Amino acid sequence: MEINPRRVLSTSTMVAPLAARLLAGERGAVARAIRLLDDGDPAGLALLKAIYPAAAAARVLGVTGAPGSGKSTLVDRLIGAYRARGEKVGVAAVDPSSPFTGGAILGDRIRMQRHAEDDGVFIRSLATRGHLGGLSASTLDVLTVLGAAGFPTLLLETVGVGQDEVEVNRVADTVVLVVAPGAGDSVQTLKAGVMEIAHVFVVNKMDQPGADQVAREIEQLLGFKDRGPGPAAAWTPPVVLAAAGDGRNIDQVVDAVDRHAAHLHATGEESRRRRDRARLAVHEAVRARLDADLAARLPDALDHAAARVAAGTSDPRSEADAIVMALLR
Ligand SMILES: Nc1nc2c(ncn2[C@@H]2O[C@H](COP(=O)(O)OP(=O)(O)O)[C@@H](O)[C@H]2O)c(=O)[nH]1
Ligand SMILES: [Mg+2]
Repeated sequence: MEINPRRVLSTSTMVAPLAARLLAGERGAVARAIRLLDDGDPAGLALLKAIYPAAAAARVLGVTGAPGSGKSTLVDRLIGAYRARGEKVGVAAVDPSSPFTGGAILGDRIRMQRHAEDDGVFIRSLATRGHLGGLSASTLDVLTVLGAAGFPTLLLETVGVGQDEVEVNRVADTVVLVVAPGAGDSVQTLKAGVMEIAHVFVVNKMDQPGADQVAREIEQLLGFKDRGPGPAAAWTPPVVLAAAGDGRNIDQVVDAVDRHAAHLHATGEESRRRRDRARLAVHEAVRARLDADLAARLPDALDHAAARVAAGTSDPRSEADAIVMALLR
């Protein structure tokens, strides 16, 4: 591949000052960094290397649940609550429900609009999804940028469908599952996987009929379940009735999240979860690196291999062996 010397020069000379501005918490630097990552600019990757250690102190609060359950409204309330006690808040909202119209993103923006002028809040909506079961690599990168820029609390809104809930559990320190009363949201339809990863249940829209019933059903399910041995077993997920719409019981949600954070810290579970998160980041980086090397160094390899496999003269695994060997040479 041709290397553009001007680009390499600009990369090496711009990254250090940008990293310094970012670590100092400059908003312009945050926006610039995210733009570089969006553009796939090599400077973005160099920047991530420089700032990664500074992001370690941030805690990630995942907010997941079905579309329409009130996640964005709750996130907006949580921003308000954390700001009220003086904490800066970064938000990454991954909403894949309308990647073509951008409608969901627009909705998130409007719901969180009242924080748009607040320097202590940075909100980023992401429509793109990667192969890591829902959460794109860029999501992790955005969290890294915000954490390094000094946002100690990071809210990650994701739709709890498919693999997302499993991934959000690996990325977040605490997972809040938002459930609302009404059609399609009954507890029976909650998949076992979602139940298991939630640390705090929020039964939202308590102003609507059926909320109490939903809360009781969740509590029953939690009571029947054997949560297994080990220190993690000591945490019983609280079920909080709330109304993000009018702000009712948001303080109870915040309190439940705080108690879970204290529990993580006291049991050593915090460092275990953070190791899991680091592992996910390394694994994703390895895949991305292999893909990039493949595209740059063996651009025709997949096509040639595909022709042989389709013709019945080879098989995918043998081709993979050969490609990886060639990359390693
Ligand atoms: N009645 C009621 N409606 C709510 C409440 N919280 C959110 N909503 C409404 O539910 C709809 C979906 O909310 P949104 O936050 O976009 O849900 P999301 O798709 O999970 O992010 C919106 O019309 C909200 O105004 C609540 O506490 N009570
Ligand atoms: Mg939303």
